[in-house]
Amino acid sequence: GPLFREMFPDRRFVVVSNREPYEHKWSQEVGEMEVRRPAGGLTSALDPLLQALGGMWVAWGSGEADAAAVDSHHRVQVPPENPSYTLRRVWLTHHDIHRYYLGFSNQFLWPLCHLRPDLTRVRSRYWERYRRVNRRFADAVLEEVQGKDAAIWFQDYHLALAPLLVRARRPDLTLAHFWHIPFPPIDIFRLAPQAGYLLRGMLANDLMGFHLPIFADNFLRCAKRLAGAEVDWEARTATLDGHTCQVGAFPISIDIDQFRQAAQADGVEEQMQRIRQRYAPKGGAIGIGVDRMDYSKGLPEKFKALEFLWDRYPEYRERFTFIQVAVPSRSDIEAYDDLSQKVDNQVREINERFGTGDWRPIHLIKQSLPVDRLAILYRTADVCMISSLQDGMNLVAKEYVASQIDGNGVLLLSLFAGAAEEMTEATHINPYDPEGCALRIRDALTLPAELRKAGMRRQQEALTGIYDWMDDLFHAWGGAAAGSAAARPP
Ligand code: GDG
Repeated sequence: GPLFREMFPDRRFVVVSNREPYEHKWSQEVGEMEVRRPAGGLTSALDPLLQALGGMWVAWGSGEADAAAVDSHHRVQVPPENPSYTLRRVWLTHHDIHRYYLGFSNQFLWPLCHLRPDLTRVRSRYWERYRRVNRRFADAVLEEVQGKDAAIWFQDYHLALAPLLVRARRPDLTLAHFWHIPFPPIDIFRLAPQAGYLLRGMLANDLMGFHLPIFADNFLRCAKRLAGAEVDWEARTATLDGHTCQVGAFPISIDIDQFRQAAQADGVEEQMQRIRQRYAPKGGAIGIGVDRMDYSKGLPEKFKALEFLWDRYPEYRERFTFIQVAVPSRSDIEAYDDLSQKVDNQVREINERFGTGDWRPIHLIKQSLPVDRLAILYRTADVCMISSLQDGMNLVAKEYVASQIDGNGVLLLSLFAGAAEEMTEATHINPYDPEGCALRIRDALTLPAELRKAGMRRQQEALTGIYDWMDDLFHAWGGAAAGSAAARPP
C-alpha cells in the first residue's frame, strides 16, 4: 500500500486540487445539505488514501455558491458517514470560474499542452485571475498548516503558481506536484507569454511528476532555457535560486479491483445480454468508446475511421455496432461547443448513410453513466477504441483491460495516448490515418478467439494499479524531500 507514512512519519498530509472529492449541495426539498461524490478517477483514488491517513484536502467548493454562505461548510469533515479527514474549500466567484478555470486553465494551458496553440485564447484578465486564484489556494494551505509540519501534494495545471507562493512563506514544508496532462516541447511552451512565471511556480516543488519521461524531458529543457534553471540531466533535477526540484515520470493507473468487481457483480450477465439486444439487435460485434467531449480525444477522427470501415467492408454493416459515451465537458467554451455539434452532425450522417430499419451504426450517449455501468459496457464490448490526438495517459484504456473478465476483447489504442508507452500489447493506431484504423478494426474483428484471449491475458498481467503509482511517487518524494532538507541552510 501507499508508503506515505513511511516517508513522512511526522508530517500532515495535504492534497490540493481544483476539483473536490465531495460536493455539498443545498437541497430545497429536504431543506438541508446533500453530499455528492463527483465521478472522477483521481478523486475516487485519493479519497481512500486520505481516509486512511487523515489530513486535509484543499479544493474549489464547486457544489453550490450558496454553500459559501454556510460557514460550517468552509471546512468540513468527510466522508459524511465516517468523518476521517478535513475538506477545506476555496470559493470561486463567477469571474474566477470564467477567467481562472474556463479562461487561463482551459483555454490557454489545456490547448497549449495538447499541442493546439491555435485554440489558445490569450487574455490578460485570464492570467491576472489565474494568479489571484492560485494565491487564494496558497493562502488556504498556509492557514491550514500554521505551526505544523506538512507534506503538500498539488494536482494538475490549474495550480502551477501555488507551490512557489507556499514555499516563499514556508520553506520548511515539502511540496510535490503531479501534472496530469502532457508537458509540451519547448517550441510550444515558449509561446506562453508567462512561461517563465509558470516554470518558476512549478520548480518550487521538491518533486515534479509527469506521466512519461518525454514530458519530464520537455519540462527540464523549458526550465533550463526559459527559466534559467541549472539542469542535471543524469539526476533529472533542476535547480533555481538555491532550490532543487526532482523531476520524474510516474504513469498513473486505476483501481483495478473496482472495475473487476463491478464487471462481475450479480446480474451482470443479464445486463450484458440486454446491452447486446438493445444496441446490436442483428447480432455481431460491439465496439465501445468512452471519452469526455474534448478535442484532444480525436472523436471526429474515430468516426471517420468507422465510416471507412462500413464503406469499404459492407459485410460489417449490421454486424459491427459502435457505442460512444461522450460526456459533455467545458461546454461554455466555444471550441467544445463546436466539437459537440460537429460530432452530432457526423454521427447523424453516418447513421443515415449506413443505418437500416432496425440497426443504427453509432450510438452516441452524451451523458455521464454510473461507473458500474461503464464496467459492464467495457466487459461486453469486443473492441475498445481510443483515438486521442494527444493524451497525458488515458485511463479508459486501463479500465477496459481491467473489466475484460471474459478476455475476448481487443484494445485499439492511439499512439498519442501516454498509455501506449506502457501498454505495448495493445493494438496501436494512428488516428490521423482513418483507413489504417479501419483496417485495424477489421483485423481485431477477424482475430481468432485464442489469439484475442492470449493478448488480453498478457495485458491484464502487465497492468499495474493506482497504489503502485502512489508508492512510486511517494518513494521519489521522500528522497527529494530529504535531499532538499539537507541542502537548506539551518
Ligand atoms: C486527464 C488526462 C489522464 C468518462 N465518462 C464517464 C466516466 N468517465 C471517466 C473514465 C475515466 C475518466 O473519466 C477519464 O479519464 P481519462 O484518463 O481518459 O481522461 P481525462 O479526463 O482527460 O483525464 C488523462 C488523467 O487526467 C489522469 O491523470 O489519464 O490523460 O487528460 O476514468 O472512466 N465516468 C463515469 N461516467 C461516465 O460517463 N462514471
